[in-house]
Amino acid sequence: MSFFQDPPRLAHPLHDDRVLLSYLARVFPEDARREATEQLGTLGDLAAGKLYDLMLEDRLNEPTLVQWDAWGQRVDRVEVTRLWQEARRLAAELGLIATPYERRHGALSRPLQATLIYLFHPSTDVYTCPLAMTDGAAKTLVVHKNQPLVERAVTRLTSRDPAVAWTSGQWMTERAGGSDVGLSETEARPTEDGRYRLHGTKWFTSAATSEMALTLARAPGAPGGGRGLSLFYLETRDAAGAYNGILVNRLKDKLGTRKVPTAELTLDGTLAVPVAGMGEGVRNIAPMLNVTRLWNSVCAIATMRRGLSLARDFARRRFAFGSVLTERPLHMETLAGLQAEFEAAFHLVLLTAELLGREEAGTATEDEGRLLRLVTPLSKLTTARQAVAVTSEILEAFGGAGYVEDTGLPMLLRDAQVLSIWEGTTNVLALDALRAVARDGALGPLLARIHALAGEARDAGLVEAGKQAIAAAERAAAWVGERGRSPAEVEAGARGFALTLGRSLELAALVRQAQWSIDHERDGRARAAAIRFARHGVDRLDDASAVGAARALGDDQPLPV
Ligand code: MFK
Repeated sequence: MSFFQDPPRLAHPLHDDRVLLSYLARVFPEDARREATEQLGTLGDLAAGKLYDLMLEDRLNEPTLVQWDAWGQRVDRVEVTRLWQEARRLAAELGLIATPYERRHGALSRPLQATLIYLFHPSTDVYTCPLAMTDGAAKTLVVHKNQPLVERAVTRLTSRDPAVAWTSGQWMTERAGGSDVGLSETEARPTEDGRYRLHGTKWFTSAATSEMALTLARAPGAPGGGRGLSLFYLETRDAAGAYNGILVNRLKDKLGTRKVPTAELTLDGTLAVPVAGMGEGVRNIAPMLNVTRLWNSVCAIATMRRGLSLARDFARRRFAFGSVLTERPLHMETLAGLQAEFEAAFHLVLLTAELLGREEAGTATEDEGRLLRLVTPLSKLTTARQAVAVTSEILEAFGGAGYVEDTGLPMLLRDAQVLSIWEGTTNVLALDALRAVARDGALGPLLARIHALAGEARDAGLVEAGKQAIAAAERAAAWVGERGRSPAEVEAGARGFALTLGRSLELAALVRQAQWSIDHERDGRARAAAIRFARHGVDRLDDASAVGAARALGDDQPLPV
């Protein structure tokens, strides 16, 4: 008989996830935990069953753009996959957006939502993209207290009824700039009734199927840069279902997230209304960015967890060199290293969600508000890089099978790669972290939080790990505060600075969870993860004093010695 390898099977994403269950037990009061577990159990059944099956079965289908009908009319119809249609309905019914707005669990509504996203994301072909923007749009309209738009749009964005629910786009990127949004060229021409007509090109608009969008445009005479832009609300279609001056030029041919119908759009007289007066568009859209960055972070941990779950199952089934892989020390050592990265990331992301929940429930202190401002970019940039590294290694854990498309595995890496690009690249977010430190005074609250988390350790190994987190964060704080460092040196070191803070906070948060798990569950696995993560190192502060040399390394001129 010739040999056939058993494929990996997906374990239940709630019942099999020690990290999630232990987090819920630590953070949620008993009643809320029971309710959350029930909701997550239902979603987990779908994520490991029907949705996962459909995802594999429908792997080759992609969204399409039908630009013309049979009679020559321009229609620009975007058709999405079967799984996306199903995901749209389920997302509304399961309250993926509604949960933090209903606030049934007070400040814990955001962490609850984060755990729902965490189970939903890896089985729905990145339908989380339009959901993230939907949440961001709802939050932005609420923050700006635009009552007519809250009544018209937020009620739909947060609805649990699929027949009523809307999604929103976030149209920011133009040919001139994805990172430097202040270069945007779209014009907003006033109409006589106080509204505006938008004219321009939006170059990378994810999920072009939404009912509304928030976007940026410049009114005549407004200054250049982000301050001269204004934030606009628009609906994509009129009451008769015709496009609101929008042409879908083409869908993007992307490395990953191929089920997401990302489009290039021409706005040709699109009717829109300002959300928060005129000007300060970048500042006014920031609430949306911060929400989508949290979603990005949740999707990063969800992706790592999915990869690990499959790799662990496969290790039990795969026989090589005289035993199953679970008995090969090197293989298990490799997986344990990935698990440690994932666990640390998990606790950073859930901490970020907790801070947002407290801010929204009105229970956050001023320091927590500052902390949230800094932790949001730290969480996004740190976990996105981890997700790319971890999924790359996960593919390797399957050997050649990890490189073969119809196993469904390569998609994990391709979809992870976007996490460090959209919603701000690692470098742009590192600069945002510097801005939060310089303008919002967020470093003090961060150091205090790392001290407090690490201070919960009593186990000797965890105490040492906690000290390492504190030392690295303090070194980063000293580095950024050092007199005489040139702006170029600070900019060159921003990534190392931000990653050091992100990883230090990850380690401290994992140390706290690990001590809790020893005390309440008599379980040392989180401890083992914390100690291993500490061994990977959290200090990523490069010596940025050699800025000239860094430039010369990419130059064709010799560097004088
Ligand atoms: C899987 C789920 C993931 C979700 C997927 C969603 C689909 C993706 C769809 C997309 O739209 S992707 C495109 C996302 N684009 C970005 O994320 C833009 C990346 N670039 C930046 O974030 C730049 O840092 C930024 C454009 C904000 C810089 O622009 P400026 O004009 O140089 O802004 P400036 O002067 O630094 O900041 C203007 C104001 O905004 C300042 O406030 P003040 O006016 O009071 O001084 C800043 O402090 C404030 N600000 C900027 N970023 C902020 C912020 N405030 C709070 N939070 C922030 N993040």
